[in-house]
Amino acid sequence: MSEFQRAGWALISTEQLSKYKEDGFIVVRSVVDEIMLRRINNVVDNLIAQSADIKEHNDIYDLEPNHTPEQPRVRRIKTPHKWDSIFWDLVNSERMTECLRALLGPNVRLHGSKLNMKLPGDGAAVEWHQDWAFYPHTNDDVLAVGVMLDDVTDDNGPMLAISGSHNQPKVWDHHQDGFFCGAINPENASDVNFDSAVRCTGRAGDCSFHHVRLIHGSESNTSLKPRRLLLYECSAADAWPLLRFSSLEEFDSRMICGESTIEPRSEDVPIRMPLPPAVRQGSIYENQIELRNRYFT
Ligand SMILES: O=C(O)CCC(=O)C(=O)O
Repeated sequence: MSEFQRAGWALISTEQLSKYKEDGFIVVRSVVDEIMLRRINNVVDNLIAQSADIKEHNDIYDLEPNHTPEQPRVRRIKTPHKWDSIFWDLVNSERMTECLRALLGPNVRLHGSKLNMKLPGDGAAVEWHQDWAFYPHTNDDVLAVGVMLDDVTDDNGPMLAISGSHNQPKVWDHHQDGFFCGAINPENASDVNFDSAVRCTGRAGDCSFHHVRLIHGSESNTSLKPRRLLLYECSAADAWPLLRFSSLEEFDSRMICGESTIEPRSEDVPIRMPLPPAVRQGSIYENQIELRNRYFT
């Protein structure tokens, strides 16, 4: 039990739980304390410094086109939980697991992680998409936590969310010319009111939680402040991925809390496989390069 629960408070209120169900996303204040935040940001700074030797994207780094050894410009650190145990400690912390249990139930597994960095001035936009199009599961009790490592404001490229889009009985088309491209062509989505998007802003240490079927995206960072967002993809333990299963041992090593199961819960959810794979591999930024009709750029 966290100190909040002991004091009779819940990090996620009943109202927020209803909002999550209705809108498909919420922002929860002060999930990560200042000490942890400082430790994480130090680790991130070190990882970025080590990218100076790298000239091309690899298993750890996705680079901005203008990355140089003198001025490392990293767009994403891939699967940070594999490179430093602090990322695993954070997703396993009492306050984080309290939120995850409230939204996904007692048994939760980490599906993946990524750290998206928008540098001041030109940090990359992310076109509209549903995470579900990338990693469908046997049921949709799956979400992404966005840990704000910096203050996220209206002008430094906050995540934008389309309320209620997670409840629609379809997966939007994320293909172009017959290949997955990791993005929705806005011209093929006249049923989506992109102008109604809500900005997920907050202070460093706050977290957004968004449902796997929610349509979301983000503008580029036009401000002079960085925006680093650490994303954890988490699922109920009985939601099994329909793609990229390596071994039961590896799968179970990613349990965050509760019990694993070999009995997936299968539900009537709309599914469209991300196949044939994207022409450009490596990250969502690479997948989306092919998209001809762009919303943000
Ligand atoms: O970085 C962001 O603002 C959104 C990123 C995102 O949606 C993703 O990487 O799937």
